[in-house]
Amino acid sequence: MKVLFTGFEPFGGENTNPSAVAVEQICLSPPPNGVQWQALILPVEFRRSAALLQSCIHSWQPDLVLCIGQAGGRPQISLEQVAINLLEARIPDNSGWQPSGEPIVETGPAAYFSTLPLKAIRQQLQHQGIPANISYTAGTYVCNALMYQLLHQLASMAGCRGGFIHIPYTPAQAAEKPDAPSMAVATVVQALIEIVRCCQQYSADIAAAGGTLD
Ligand code: PCA
Repeated sequence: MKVLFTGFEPFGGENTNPSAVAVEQICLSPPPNGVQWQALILPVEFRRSAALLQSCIHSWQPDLVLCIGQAGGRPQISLEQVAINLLEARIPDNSGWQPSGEPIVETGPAAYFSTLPLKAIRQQLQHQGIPANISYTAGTYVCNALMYQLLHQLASMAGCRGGFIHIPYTPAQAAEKPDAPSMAVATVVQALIEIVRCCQQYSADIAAAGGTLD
């Protein structure tokens, strides 16, 4: 199984992005049996990030694409269920573009769902003692746009699964902010390796209760 990880460059005034640190660290270690992996670091730019991802998928033909991004303020690993067809940027991206109220793909559907076995992954991470939940919004910034365009591309490709995972600040990032939750990069790395194992093991998701009331 060929696994493509992506992480993002820093944005929003931060000087690091834990998603890039984590995926680079993973790819320095030997993959589990039957797995080949590679990491691609993407700019926090609406247009360029998806174009780079799409050309890497086209040339490397992975079986699994796991895109990772920072969600500062979230306390857990967030397994994103859905990407919406909307560009709504609270801050400009790293190229200075700040779209508002535009679709990502003019003729695309309103939303795409992750094709990862999210409930199996959540169960596995919880068994390993790693805080994780299924999230029903990936925001409206570059991460949502990347996830949408990933799933738009995978919709016309047989046999490749993909999705998006948001991760918390590192402890060093959180130390500079009042009351910000964080997660050590080593824990994120362990979680991502568990996610790969889960995707090897489960071709379909498990049945389990989920959802939120808020
Ligand atoms: N997080 C941002 C974009 C890059 C990143 O790591 C987001 O959640 O949209």
